[in-house]
Amino acid sequence: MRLKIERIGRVVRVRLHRPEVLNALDTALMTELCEALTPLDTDPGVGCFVITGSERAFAAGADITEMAEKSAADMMSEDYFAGWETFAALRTPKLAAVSGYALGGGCELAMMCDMIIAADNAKFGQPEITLGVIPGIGGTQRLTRLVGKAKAMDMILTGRLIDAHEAERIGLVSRVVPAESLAAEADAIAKQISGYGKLAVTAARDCVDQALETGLAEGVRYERRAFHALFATEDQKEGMRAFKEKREASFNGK
Ligand code: CO8
Repeated sequence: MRLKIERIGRVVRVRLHRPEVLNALDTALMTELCEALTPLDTDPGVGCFVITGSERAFAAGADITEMAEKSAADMMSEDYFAGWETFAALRTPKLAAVSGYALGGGCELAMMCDMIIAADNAKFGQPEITLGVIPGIGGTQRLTRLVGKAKAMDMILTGRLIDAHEAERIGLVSRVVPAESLAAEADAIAKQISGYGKLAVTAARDCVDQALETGLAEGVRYERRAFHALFATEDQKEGMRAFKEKREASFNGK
Protein backbone atom coordinates (compact mmCIF):
# COMPACT_ATOMS: atom_id res chain seq x y z
CA MET A 1 0.00 0.00 0.00
CA ARG A 2 1.40 3.36 -1.04
CA LEU A 3 -1.24 5.39 0.79
CA LYS A 4 -2.56 5.73 4.30
CA ILE A 5 -6.15 6.86 4.28
CA GLU A 6 -8.02 8.10 7.30
CA ARG A 7 -11.56 9.43 7.49
CA ILE A 8 -12.22 12.01 10.20
CA GLY A 9 -15.84 13.13 10.09
CA ARG A 10 -16.37 14.64 6.63
CA VAL A 11 -12.65 14.96 5.92
CA VAL A 12 -10.62 12.27 4.16
CA ARG A 13 -6.90 12.52 4.86
CA VAL A 14 -4.60 10.76 2.40
CA ARG A 15 -0.95 10.34 3.30
CA LEU A 16 1.45 9.39 0.50
CA HIS A 17 3.60 6.62 1.89
CA ARG A 18 6.74 5.58 0.04
CA PRO A 19 9.27 6.80 2.59
CA GLU A 20 12.20 4.95 1.02
CA VAL A 21 11.97 7.15 -2.11
CA LEU A 22 10.63 10.38 -0.58
CA ASN A 23 7.12 9.55 -1.83
CA ALA A 24 8.19 9.41 -5.48
CA LEU A 25 5.07 9.09 -7.60
CA ASP A 26 4.89 5.90 -9.63
CA THR A 27 2.05 4.44 -11.67
CA ALA A 28 0.91 2.21 -8.81
CA LEU A 29 0.60 5.18 -6.44
CA MET A 30 -1.33 7.20 -9.01
CA THR A 31 -3.70 4.29 -9.64
CA GLU A 32 -4.18 3.60 -5.94
CA LEU A 33 -4.92 7.26 -5.25
CA CYS A 34 -7.45 7.60 -8.06
CA GLU A 35 -9.16 4.31 -7.19
CA ALA A 36 -9.43 5.32 -3.54
CA LEU A 37 -10.75 8.83 -4.13
CA THR A 38 -13.08 8.36 -7.10
CA PRO A 39 -15.87 6.61 -5.15
CA LEU A 40 -15.47 9.06 -2.25
CA ASP A 41 -15.84 12.00 -4.63
CA THR A 42 -19.57 11.40 -4.99
CA ASP A 43 -20.11 10.41 -1.35
CA PRO A 44 -22.29 13.13 0.21
CA GLY A 45 -20.64 12.37 3.56
CA VAL A 46 -17.25 13.54 2.29
CA GLY A 47 -16.60 17.28 2.24
CA CYS A 48 -12.86 17.65 1.66
CA PHE A 49 -9.73 15.67 0.81
CA VAL A 50 -6.41 16.49 2.47
CA ILE A 51 -3.39 15.18 0.55
CA THR A 52 -0.18 15.07 2.52
CA GLY A 53 3.18 13.33 2.73
CA SER A 54 5.81 12.98 5.41
CA GLU A 55 7.65 15.70 7.27
CA ARG A 56 10.64 15.26 4.92
CA ALA A 57 8.77 15.06 1.64
CA PHE A 58 5.34 15.70 0.24
CA ALA A 59 6.67 14.03 -2.93
CA ALA A 60 10.10 14.33 -4.56
CA GLY A 61 8.65 13.98 -8.04
CA ALA A 62 7.68 11.29 -10.46
CA ASP A 63 9.53 8.04 -9.85
CA ILE A 64 12.73 8.46 -11.85
CA THR A 65 13.55 4.74 -11.56
CA GLU A 66 10.23 3.79 -13.16
CA MET A 67 10.69 6.24 -16.03
CA ALA A 68 14.42 6.17 -16.71
CA GLU A 69 14.60 3.39 -19.30
CA LYS A 70 11.27 3.91 -21.03
CA SER A 71 11.24 4.72 -24.73
CA ALA A 72 9.16 7.46 -26.32
CA ALA A 73 7.01 4.69 -27.80
CA ASP A 74 6.40 3.26 -24.29
CA MET A 75 5.44 6.71 -22.99
CA MET A 76 3.05 7.33 -25.87
CA SER A 77 1.43 3.91 -26.00
CA GLU A 78 0.90 3.85 -22.22
CA ASP A 79 -0.12 7.54 -22.32
CA TYR A 80 2.13 7.63 -19.30
CA PHE A 81 0.68 9.47 -16.31
CA ALA A 82 -2.51 10.51 -18.13
CA GLY A 83 -4.29 9.00 -15.12
CA TRP A 84 -3.40 12.09 -13.08
CA GLU A 85 -6.17 13.86 -14.96
CA THR A 86 -8.62 11.71 -13.00
CA PHE A 87 -7.19 13.11 -9.79
CA ALA A 88 -7.24 16.69 -11.08
CA ALA A 89 -10.87 16.30 -12.12
CA LEU A 90 -12.16 15.26 -8.68
CA ARG A 91 -14.83 17.76 -7.63
CA THR A 92 -14.49 17.46 -3.87
CA PRO A 93 -12.14 20.21 -2.66
CA LYS A 94 -8.56 18.99 -2.39
CA LEU A 95 -6.17 20.56 0.06
CA ALA A 96 -2.45 19.82 -0.27
CA ALA A 97 -0.64 19.96 3.08
CA VAL A 98 3.03 20.19 2.08
CA SER A 99 6.00 19.59 4.34
CA GLY A 100 9.52 19.15 2.95
CA TYR A 101 10.07 18.54 -0.76
CA ALA A 102 7.36 19.10 -3.35
CA LEU A 103 9.42 18.69 -6.50
CA GLY A 104 8.58 17.95 -10.12
CA GLY A 105 5.47 15.79 -10.13
CA GLY A 106 5.16 16.49 -6.39
CA CYS A 107 4.80 20.22 -7.04
CA GLU A 108 2.45 19.41 -9.91
CA LEU A 109 0.33 17.19 -7.66
CA ALA A 110 0.10 20.01 -5.11
CA MET A 111 -0.94 22.40 -7.88
CA MET A 112 -3.71 19.99 -8.96
CA CYS A 113 -5.21 20.61 -5.51
CA ASP A 114 -7.48 23.57 -4.80
CA MET A 115 -5.32 25.03 -2.04
CA ILE A 116 -1.78 24.43 -0.85
CA ILE A 117 -0.94 24.88 2.83
CA ALA A 118 2.82 24.82 3.30
CA ALA A 119 4.88 24.06 6.37
CA ASP A 120 7.68 26.55 6.88
CA ASN A 121 10.20 23.84 5.89
CA ALA A 122 8.56 23.20 2.51
CA LYS A 123 10.55 23.43 -0.71
CA PHE A 124 8.92 23.66 -4.11
CA GLY A 125 10.55 23.21 -7.48
CA GLN A 126 10.32 21.94 -11.04
CA PRO A 127 13.81 20.45 -11.42
CA GLU A 128 12.98 18.29 -14.48
CA ILE A 129 15.37 20.36 -16.63
CA THR A 130 18.26 18.91 -14.62
CA LEU A 131 17.13 15.43 -15.76
CA GLY A 132 16.95 16.36 -19.43
CA VAL A 133 13.16 16.63 -19.50
CA ILE A 134 10.40 19.11 -18.67
CA PRO A 135 7.41 19.09 -16.30
CA GLY A 136 4.84 16.65 -17.68
CA ILE A 137 1.78 16.62 -15.44
CA GLY A 138 0.71 20.18 -15.91
CA GLY A 139 3.67 22.06 -14.43
CA THR A 140 4.33 24.39 -17.36
CA GLN A 141 0.64 25.20 -17.54
CA ARG A 142 -0.54 25.36 -13.93
CA LEU A 143 2.57 27.04 -12.54
CA THR A 144 2.41 29.75 -15.20
CA ARG A 145 -1.26 30.38 -14.51
CA LEU A 146 -0.66 30.49 -10.76
CA VAL A 147 2.52 32.59 -10.53
CA GLY A 148 2.91 34.21 -13.96
CA LYS A 149 5.54 33.84 -16.67
CA ALA A 150 8.49 35.46 -14.88
CA LYS A 151 8.53 33.11 -11.89
CA ALA A 152 7.42 30.06 -13.86
CA MET A 153 10.26 30.52 -16.36
CA ASP A 154 12.72 31.10 -13.51
CA MET A 155 11.72 27.88 -11.73
CA ILE A 156 11.33 25.71 -14.84
CA LEU A 157 14.41 26.88 -16.77
CA THR A 158 16.82 26.93 -13.82
CA GLY A 159 15.32 24.12 -11.74
CA ARG A 160 15.91 26.15 -8.60
CA LEU A 161 13.95 25.30 -5.47
CA ILE A 162 12.00 27.98 -3.64
CA ASP A 163 11.13 27.99 0.05
CA ALA A 164 7.66 28.22 1.57
CA HIS A 165 7.81 31.98 2.09
CA GLU A 166 8.77 32.69 -1.51
CA ALA A 167 6.06 30.26 -2.61
CA GLU A 168 3.52 32.23 -0.61
CA ARG A 169 4.83 35.57 -1.89
CA ILE A 170 4.45 34.53 -5.53
CA GLY A 171 0.99 33.05 -5.04
CA LEU A 172 1.79 29.35 -5.27
CA VAL A 173 0.64 28.56 -1.73
CA SER A 174 -2.27 29.91 0.28
CA ARG A 175 -0.78 29.87 3.78
CA VAL A 176 2.52 29.05 5.49
CA VAL A 177 2.34 27.52 8.96
CA PRO A 178 4.92 26.16 11.41
CA ALA A 179 5.88 22.60 10.43
CA GLU A 180 4.67 21.18 13.74
CA SER A 181 1.15 22.54 13.24
CA LEU A 182 0.72 21.65 9.54
CA ALA A 183 -1.55 18.64 10.11
CA ALA A 184 -3.76 20.46 12.61
CA GLU A 185 -4.05 23.58 10.44
CA ALA A 186 -4.86 21.57 7.31
CA ASP A 187 -7.44 19.49 9.16
CA ALA A 188 -9.06 22.64 10.57
CA ILE A 189 -9.34 24.25 7.13
CA ALA A 190 -10.68 21.01 5.64
CA LYS A 191 -13.22 20.74 8.47
CA GLN A 192 -14.32 24.33 7.91
CA ILE A 193 -14.81 23.79 4.16
CA SER A 194 -16.63 20.51 4.69
CA GLY A 195 -19.04 22.20 7.07
CA TYR A 196 -20.44 24.35 4.23
CA GLY A 197 -23.03 23.17 1.71
CA LYS A 198 -21.28 20.80 -0.68
CA LEU A 199 -23.16 22.08 -3.74
CA ALA A 200 -22.07 25.66 -3.04
CA VAL A 201 -18.50 24.56 -2.34
CA THR A 202 -18.40 22.58 -5.59
CA ALA A 203 -19.84 25.51 -7.53
CA ALA A 204 -17.32 27.90 -5.98
CA ARG A 205 -14.31 25.80 -6.88
CA ASP A 206 -15.68 25.11 -10.38
CA CYS A 207 -16.05 28.85 -10.93
CA VAL A 208 -12.57 29.69 -9.65
CA ASP A 209 -11.11 26.97 -11.91
CA GLN A 210 -13.10 28.40 -14.78
CA ALA A 211 -11.18 31.67 -14.36
CA LEU A 212 -8.07 29.80 -15.48
CA GLU A 213 -9.82 28.46 -18.57
CA THR A 214 -11.92 31.26 -20.04
CA GLY A 215 -12.11 34.97 -20.81
CA LEU A 216 -13.60 37.40 -18.26
CA ALA A 217 -17.04 37.91 -19.82
CA GLU A 218 -17.57 34.19 -20.29
CA GLY A 219 -16.28 33.46 -16.78
CA VAL A 220 -18.58 36.04 -15.19
CA ARG A 221 -21.55 34.59 -17.08
CA TYR A 222 -20.56 31.08 -15.93
CA GLU A 223 -20.40 32.32 -12.33
CA ARG A 224 -23.80 34.05 -12.56
CA ARG A 225 -25.45 30.87 -13.88
CA ALA A 226 -23.89 28.85 -11.06
CA PHE A 227 -25.09 31.46 -8.56
CA HIS A 228 -28.64 31.31 -9.95
CA ALA A 229 -28.65 27.51 -9.83
CA LEU A 230 -27.77 27.48 -6.12
CA PHE A 231 -31.21 29.01 -5.43
CA ALA A 232 -32.61 25.56 -6.20
CA THR A 233 -30.79 24.14 -3.16
CA GLU A 234 -32.01 23.66 0.40
CA ASP A 235 -28.64 24.90 1.61
CA GLN A 236 -29.21 28.35 0.07
CA LYS A 237 -32.55 28.62 1.89
CA GLU A 238 -31.00 27.38 5.11
CA GLY A 239 -27.96 29.67 4.86
CA MET A 240 -29.95 32.81 4.24
CA ARG A 241 -32.69 31.97 6.78
CA ALA A 242 -30.05 31.24 9.41
CA PHE A 243 -28.51 34.64 8.76
CA LYS A 244 -31.87 36.37 9.20
CA GLU A 245 -32.62 34.35 12.34
CA LYS A 246 -29.14 35.12 13.74
CA ARG A 247 -28.24 31.47 14.20
CA GLU A 248 -25.60 29.19 12.73
CA ALA A 249 -26.59 27.48 9.48
CA SER A 250 -26.81 23.72 9.33
CA PHE A 251 -26.20 22.55 5.78
CA ASN A 252 -27.33 19.18 4.43
CA GLY A 253 -25.70 19.18 0.99
CA LYS A 254 -29.06 19.31 -0.83
N1 CO8 B 1 12.30 9.13 -8.00
C1 CO8 B 1 12.84 7.99 -7.51
N2 CO8 B 1 13.57 7.95 -6.37
C2 CO8 B 1 13.76 9.10 -5.72
C3 CO8 B 1 13.23 10.33 -6.16
C4 CO8 B 1 12.46 10.30 -7.37
N3 CO8 B 1 11.89 11.40 -7.86
N4 CO8 B 1 13.60 11.30 -5.31
C5 CO8 B 1 14.33 10.71 -4.33
N5 CO8 B 1 14.43 9.39 -4.58
C6 CO8 B 1 15.13 8.40 -3.77
C7 CO8 B 1 16.64 8.52 -3.90
O1 CO8 B 1 17.09 7.87 -5.06
C8 CO8 B 1 17.10 7.87 -2.62
O2 CO8 B 1 17.04 6.49 -2.78
P1 CO8 B 1 18.31 5.58 -2.26
O3 CO8 B 1 18.30 5.81 -0.77
O4 CO8 B 1 17.92 4.20 -2.67
O5 CO8 B 1 19.51 6.16 -2.93
C9 CO8 B 1 16.01 8.27 -1.61
O6 CO8 B 1 14.87 8.65 -2.39
C10 CO8 B 1 16.40 9.44 -0.74
O7 CO8 B 1 16.82 10.49 -1.59
P2 CO8 B 1 18.25 11.22 -1.45
O8 CO8 B 1 19.25 10.29 -0.87
O9 CO8 B 1 18.56 11.83 -2.79
O10 CO8 B 1 17.88 12.34 -0.38
P3 CO8 B 1 18.54 13.79 -0.22
O11 CO8 B 1 17.99 14.33 1.05
O12 CO8 B 1 19.99 13.73 -0.40
O13 CO8 B 1 17.94 14.64 -1.46
C11 CO8 B 1 16.21 15.42 -2.96
C12 CO8 B 1 16.56 14.89 -1.55
C13 CO8 B 1 16.85 16.80 -3.17
C14 CO8 B 1 14.70 15.54 -3.03
C15 CO8 B 1 16.76 14.42 -4.02
O14 CO8 B 1 16.32 13.11 -3.68
C16 CO8 B 1 16.29 14.71 -5.42
O15 CO8 B 1 16.83 15.61 -6.07
N6 CO8 B 1 15.29 13.94 -5.93
C17 CO8 B 1 14.83 14.04 -7.27
C18 CO8 B 1 14.01 15.30 -7.47
C19 CO8 B 1 13.56 15.42 -8.90
O16 CO8 B 1 14.35 15.59 -9.80
N7 CO8 B 1 12.22 15.36 -9.14
C20 CO8 B 1 11.67 15.44 -10.44
C21 CO8 B 1 11.43 14.07 -10.99
S1 CO8 B 1 10.88 14.09 -12.69
C22 CO8 B 1 9.26 14.50 -12.59
O17 CO8 B 1 8.71 14.66 -11.55
C23 CO8 B 1 8.55 14.63 -13.89
C24 CO8 B 1 7.05 14.56 -13.70
C25 CO8 B 1 6.36 14.51 -15.01
C26 CO8 B 1 6.15 13.11 -15.53
C27 CO8 B 1 5.25 13.24 -16.69
C28 CO8 B 1 5.08 12.02 -17.50
C29 CO8 B 1 4.13 12.26 -18.68
